[in-house]
Amino acid sequence: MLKPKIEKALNTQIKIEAESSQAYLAMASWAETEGLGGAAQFLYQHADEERIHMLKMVQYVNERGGKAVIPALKQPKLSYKSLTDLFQTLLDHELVVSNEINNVVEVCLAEKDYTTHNFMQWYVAEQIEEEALGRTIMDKLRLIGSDKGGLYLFDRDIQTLTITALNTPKQ
Ligand code: OFO
Repeated sequence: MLKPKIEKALNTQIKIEAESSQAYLAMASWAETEGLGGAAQFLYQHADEERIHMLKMVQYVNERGGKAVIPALKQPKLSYKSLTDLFQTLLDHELVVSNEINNVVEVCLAEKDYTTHNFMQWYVAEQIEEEALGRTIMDKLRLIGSDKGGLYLFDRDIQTLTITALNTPKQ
């Protein structure tokens, strides 16, 4: 049975994961309407991943005798000044998410819930990858600056930039 403080912390995190998914869906849609098809595909996939993060937590809460709360979502930001603006927002958001995940881990330790602590380690590891991916993308965009040709190639290549790709050693 989940302790109330753990259930509350996990439900807060469920909302954050759902909001992340919704925010990235809005980013994907903006990129698509700007003709940035590669970035759009990347972001649609990212939105799906966040939904899986949420789902995994919903099922964990319910399996452990708690009640997952499916949250109402606020309207995400709908437009961006540029791709750099968009990915900076994404990276900043992931840093906030990492912080929130650390808060859940802290509650687990305070409540001596080592099962949930163990469950949360997947999220801790996932955040390391997501932050690294966000930084890699921002480094590339900084190099490109306002070069249109560079941006074209970035949009073409970003589809191959996934967390899995980051984990695969280069040949
Ligand atoms: Fe990228 O946030 Fe989920 O965990």
